[in-house]
Amino acid sequence: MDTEVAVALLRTMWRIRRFEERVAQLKRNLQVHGLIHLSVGGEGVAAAVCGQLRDDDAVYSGHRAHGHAIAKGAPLNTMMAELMGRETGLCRGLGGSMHLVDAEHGFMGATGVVGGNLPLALGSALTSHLTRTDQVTVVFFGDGAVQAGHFNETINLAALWRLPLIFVCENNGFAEFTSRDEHSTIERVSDVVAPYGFERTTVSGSDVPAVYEAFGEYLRAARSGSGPFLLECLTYRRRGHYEGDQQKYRDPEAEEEWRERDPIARLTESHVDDEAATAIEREAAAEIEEAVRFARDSPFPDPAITAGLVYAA
Ligand SMILES: Cc1ncc(C[n+]2csc(CCOP(=O)(O)OP(=O)(O)O)c2C)c(N)n1
Ligand SMILES: [Mg+2]
Repeated sequence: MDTEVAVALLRTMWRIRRFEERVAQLKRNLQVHGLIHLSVGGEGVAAAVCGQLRDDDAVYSGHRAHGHAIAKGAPLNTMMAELMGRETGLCRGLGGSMHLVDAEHGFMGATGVVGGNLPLALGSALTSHLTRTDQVTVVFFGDGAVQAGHFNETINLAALWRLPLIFVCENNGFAEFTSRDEHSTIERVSDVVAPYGFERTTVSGSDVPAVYEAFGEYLRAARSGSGPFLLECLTYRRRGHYEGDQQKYRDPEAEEEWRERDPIARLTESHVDDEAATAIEREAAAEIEEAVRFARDSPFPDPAITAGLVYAA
C-alpha cells in the first residue's frame, strides 16, 4: 500500500474514532438520544472498504453504522446534527444513529433490524445487474446477522443470479452479549457460505492493507460483472454493545490483546510517520468540534412536520 492511500485511510479512521468518542461523551451528557452503538477498534474495515468505492456505489449498513457512513462520504456536520436531533441533520433530525441515510454519497442506510439490510442490498445489486450499470453494492453486517433466516435467502439469490454484491461481515465474535460459540457451531462466517461456491475469504480487520487488498480484488471483479463475494473481517469492539452496556461478559485478556491490534496504531506504525499522523489526528478532532458547533447552532425540527412524513401522498 503506498503512503498516499495509507494517509487517506488513516484520516478516515481518525475522523470515525474522534466522531464516535465525541458521540459517547454527548450521549453521557444527554445531548445525543437513542441507542448508540460504536465501532471503536473496527474503523479499519469501514475505511478500507468504502475508501475504494464511488459515490454511485451503494452501501447498506446496520445498527453500528457511523463509520460506514463517514467513510462513504457523509458530511460530519450533518451526521452530528442528525445524532443531536437537529433540523439540519441528514434526516432532518428525525432518524438518529440507527436511521442515517445519505443517498447523495451512496450511503443507503443504517437499520436497527439486524440483517434487514441484506435483502435491500440484494435488490440494489439486482437493479445494477438488470440495468447493466457497473455499480457495485456493498452490505455490512455482523456475525449475529448470519443466524437470521433472510441471510440465507439473500446469499442464495445473490449466488444464483451472480449479482455484483459484496458481503462484508464484521465478525467481532459477539451478538449483543452472546459470544459466537454460544450461538453457532460454525466459527467462520466465510465457511457458512462455502456450499454456494462463490469466492470468499477471512482477513484480520485490524490489518488495513489486507482488508484493502482483499476487498479491492473483489471490487474490480464485481465492477466487471462478477459476483457475489464475501469478505469476512475479524474485528473487536472496544466499547460495549451499546453505550451504557455494563460489559460484564468482557474478557480482560482479549481486551488487552485487541488493544495492541488497534488498526489506527498498526497502520501508523507501518505506513505513516508520527508527525504526519499527529497532524491528521488533530485535524480530525477539529473537524468534529466544528460539527458539534454546527449541530448546536441548528434548531430542533418543528414537531408539526412529522404528520406530513408519516403517510405517502
Ligand atoms: C431482527 C432483530 N433481532 C434482534 C435484534 C436485537 N439485536 C440488536 S443488535 C443484535 C446483535 C447483532 O450482532 P451482530 O450482527 O454480530 O452485530 P454487532 O452488534 O456485533 O456489531 C441483536 C440481536 C434486532 N435489533 N433486530
Ligand atoms: Mg457481532
